[in-house]
Amino acid sequence: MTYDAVFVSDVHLGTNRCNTKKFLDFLDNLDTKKLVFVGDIFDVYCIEKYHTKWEKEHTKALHKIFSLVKSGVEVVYILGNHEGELRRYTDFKHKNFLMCNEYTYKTKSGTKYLCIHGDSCSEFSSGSWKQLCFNKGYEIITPLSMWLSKLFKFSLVYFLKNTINGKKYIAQYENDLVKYCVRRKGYDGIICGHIHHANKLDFDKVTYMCCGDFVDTCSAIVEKNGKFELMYY
Ligand SMILES: [Mn+2]
Repeated sequence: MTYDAVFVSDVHLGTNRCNTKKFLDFLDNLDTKKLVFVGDIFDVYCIEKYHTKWEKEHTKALHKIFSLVKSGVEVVYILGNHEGELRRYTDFKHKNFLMCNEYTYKTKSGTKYLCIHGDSCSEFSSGSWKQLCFNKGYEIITPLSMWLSKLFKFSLVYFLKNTINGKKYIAQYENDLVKYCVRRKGYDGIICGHIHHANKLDFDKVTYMCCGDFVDTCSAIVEKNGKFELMYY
């Protein structure tokens, strides 16, 4: 099946958080007219700040993305908070490639979705102390989480997300983004990333969708004829 659009976020290439094997598989089997990256695909921030390792597999992903562009797939690259260094190319467009901070996606049936990474729309936005704590915490627990899952098949991140505080944090973020989408007026929904928690929720006025990530959940949002679906790989 050829999708009208596929949305993916938070791959974090350039760090060992990235599930590169699954991401490469995902790109290999991708059949879509449009591919929308919803932020934090290349983790420029962690490479520079924490000297995380750029692996051969990450270069493979880079080649695959470029060959998708070359083959004519419309590729939209929305920048995330780990890609600040690339912001100087905001609104750069060449043929079927566009780099931007946010993007309006229109379905064939005429509905309109605001696509944005999401860090700038929530109380936990970049720079606030809450996000600082969260990001630091995430960076610290991720290696530990990978080690635990390797040895004991236990997912620490999944566990933490399911604690009362984890759930509260996620619900707060989802609410903030829905409010932001309503404030922007004229949208049927919002498609975001950032929180690494794949979800599709119908609210009164708008639909909330988060792509998830290619770290733990390995998920994406696919769309055909105005119908959106969450996919796990
Ligand atoms: Mn992010």
